[in-house]
Amino acid sequence: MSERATPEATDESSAEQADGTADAPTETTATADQTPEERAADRPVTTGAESVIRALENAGAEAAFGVQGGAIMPVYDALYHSDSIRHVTMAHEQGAAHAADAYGVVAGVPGVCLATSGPGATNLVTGIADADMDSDAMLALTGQVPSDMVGSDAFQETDTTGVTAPITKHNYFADDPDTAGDMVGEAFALSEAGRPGPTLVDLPKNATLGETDREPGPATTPKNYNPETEATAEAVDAAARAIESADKPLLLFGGGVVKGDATETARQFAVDHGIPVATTMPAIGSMPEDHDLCLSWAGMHGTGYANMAITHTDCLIAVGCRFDDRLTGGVDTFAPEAEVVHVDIDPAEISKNVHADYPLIGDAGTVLEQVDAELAHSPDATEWREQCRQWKEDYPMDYATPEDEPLKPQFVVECLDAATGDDAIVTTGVGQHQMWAGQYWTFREPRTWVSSHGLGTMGYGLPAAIGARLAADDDQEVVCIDGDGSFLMTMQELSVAVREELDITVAVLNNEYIGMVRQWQDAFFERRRMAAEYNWVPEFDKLAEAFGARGWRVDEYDQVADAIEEAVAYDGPSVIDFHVDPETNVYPMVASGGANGQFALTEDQL
Ligand SMILES: Cc1ncc(C[n+]2csc(CCOP(=O)(O)OP(=O)(O)O)c2C)c(N)n1
Repeated sequence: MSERATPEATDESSAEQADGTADAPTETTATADQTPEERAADRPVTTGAESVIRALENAGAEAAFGVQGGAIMPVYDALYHSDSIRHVTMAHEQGAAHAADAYGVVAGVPGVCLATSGPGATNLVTGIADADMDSDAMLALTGQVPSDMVGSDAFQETDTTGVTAPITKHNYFADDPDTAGDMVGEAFALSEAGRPGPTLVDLPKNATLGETDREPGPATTPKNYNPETEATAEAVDAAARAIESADKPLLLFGGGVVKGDATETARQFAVDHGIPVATTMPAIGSMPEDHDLCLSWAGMHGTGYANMAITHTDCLIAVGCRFDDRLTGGVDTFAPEAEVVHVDIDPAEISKNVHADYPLIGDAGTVLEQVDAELAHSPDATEWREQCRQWKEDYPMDYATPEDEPLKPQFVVECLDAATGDDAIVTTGVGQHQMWAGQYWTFREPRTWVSSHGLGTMGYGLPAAIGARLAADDDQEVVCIDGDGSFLMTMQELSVAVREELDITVAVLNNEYIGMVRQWQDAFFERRRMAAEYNWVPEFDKLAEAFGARGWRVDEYDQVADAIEEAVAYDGPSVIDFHVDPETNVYPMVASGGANGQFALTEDQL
């Protein structure tokens, strides 16, 4: 049965009759600078859908990303009247979810995405799961078939709350027009409270089309959601004594430092007490990577010096991190000499993967201030700092550029970094290029590294750049460093960047392989490169032009700087297709489940 001949079409036409505002838009719109009372007076709520949009406006949402469709049409129709929310129509709902996620990462407030029921909602799933793994604040609104048809296998019916329950912080089925707006407000507030995460509100059409005159209240978290913000005095006291007496203290900043807006406090703590800092990947930028105390990020492809520091520290002070296996390698060999102080707002993280000798449950910045106030003196770490400095010299992040070998991807990353400002935002796909971007770009600011960590979603980079662009300051550059395989997964979003005139530079590190897979095949599958060679990739520069963007192809070292200069200067979306050495591998590398201190610098060391 074709989509036109389905019950949905009938439903859509009756929707217009049921929703009296649908075909009679007024000139009154809700703007960002109005108070909730002014909005209500200007344009009182008459339907559930209007209450949903009013709830978003009152919560301060300024952007939303989505794709239209039958069951979500009433919500879109209500959005028509909002001047304070900029909606960006994406090419695919996965793109909408990634854009909303990245918007949230950069702006520090939840990003919003919308999709219709059925395939619209299921297309969001990867993006929701991605946000969940990285504890990113995001609100998804999905249309649903009318509640009296739920369970009847109605057209485009999917059990969206069922499908997304394991990958959301919380989800809601809002089937009452009177309370739909309040639920949306609560979901928005909950997504950014405590440990952030994605929330979802499923909105059956009867609730969005249904009449109500109820103005939603302010966005507030559920009454029973009260995460601890301060650690107990006893716990702080014990942790402070352990830190004071450490000879080799090491701070490990996790994503919670960035998400908890604790960067300034955490940096100050490190500097005041002379404690070296390693970060996790999600925390890249929490400590300026050119700071003396900063060892950059640790883990599978982290720096040798960060991994050596983790291996030898006697007191690991981990803040807002979940000890993911790409960070720890084998947990038995992780930080083997250390007592572990673990600060986290989510008690479920304490001793989940790595035993915490000193658990401190609370907000990252608040707890660090508590510990700071309790420390009688800083640890005596002069020799340890010297040792860490020595490791930086012993295991530098470098690479060779032999003249008889093709362009090296690391060189491209360094040139992009040099050509952009210190606060430029980098988004990535997933694979080798993501690791080189993390390794060879010097990050100095939080919320400038926007990547898919826990889920490792190829295709994240371009839609993330779109979301990041909307959240960034006008003078902040946004660069997407992508792989050819990752770019091919979501490159249709280039049409959105062109339509919305977004200033984004996409740098494809094109090795005509899904390179990270090729690297693992070479190392662990006796070089059988099954299904990893992508020598059929299209000409990305020409595709960019076909989309209405600008495109360049670069093969040689002496073309790199000019292409970057032109692309960055171009005020719109641009794509540089860098043809890089297909055989380059990512090092250092800690083998899966291995010990951080035993990182390989070449394949035969694995
Ligand atoms: C959606 C998805 N499918 C498959 C994978 C498995 N995977 C991880 S890295 C990688 C290779 C990525 O290739 P590309 O984007 O070209 O980047 P490169 O490694 O070559 O830099 C693959 C296939 C994944 N992470 N995500």
